[in-house]
Amino acid sequence: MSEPLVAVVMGSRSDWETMEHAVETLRKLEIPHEVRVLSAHRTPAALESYVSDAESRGAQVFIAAAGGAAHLAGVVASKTLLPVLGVPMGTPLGGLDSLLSTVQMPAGIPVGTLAIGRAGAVNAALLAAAILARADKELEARLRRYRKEQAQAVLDEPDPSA
Ligand code: RP5
Repeated sequence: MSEPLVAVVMGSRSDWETMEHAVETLRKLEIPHEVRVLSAHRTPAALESYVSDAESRGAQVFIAAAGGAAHLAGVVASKTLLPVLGVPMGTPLGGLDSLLSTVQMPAGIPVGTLAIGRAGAVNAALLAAAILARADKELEARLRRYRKEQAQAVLDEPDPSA
């Protein structure tokens, strides 16, 4: 795959089960991407150097997933001008802790925050695709096809009571 346009960072390997849904969606849309486990708390120096490295290799969007006291997306956003999409992970507290930690950024450093868990992971990938599609007509067509297929799958649902 060519140099990544989307850099997916997650705070722990334990986030992968959720974030593989983001990666699967990026794959479906044929968007070059890469995935790293890096933590705002456990590996702050490595996180900082990764953000500038990914940016210098051509990344256009970051997706950052973390749970609990979830500072990852905010720290990534503090190190780049690129759009940062935050995905709050489920936790023993239901992920509300992650959601609030990710979404409640003070004015000045934005993080576009998605839903908790799988829905947020898929939608982060779709939102990254929508951002990239502004400058990529072929990707826009793939995104349009994705929507059509999704609608068709709903319309094709058999009667669930039958
Ligand atoms: C966060 O802490 C990670 O993003 C993960 O969601 C959570 C728990 O991490 P582990 O203790 O499972 O490594 O930093």
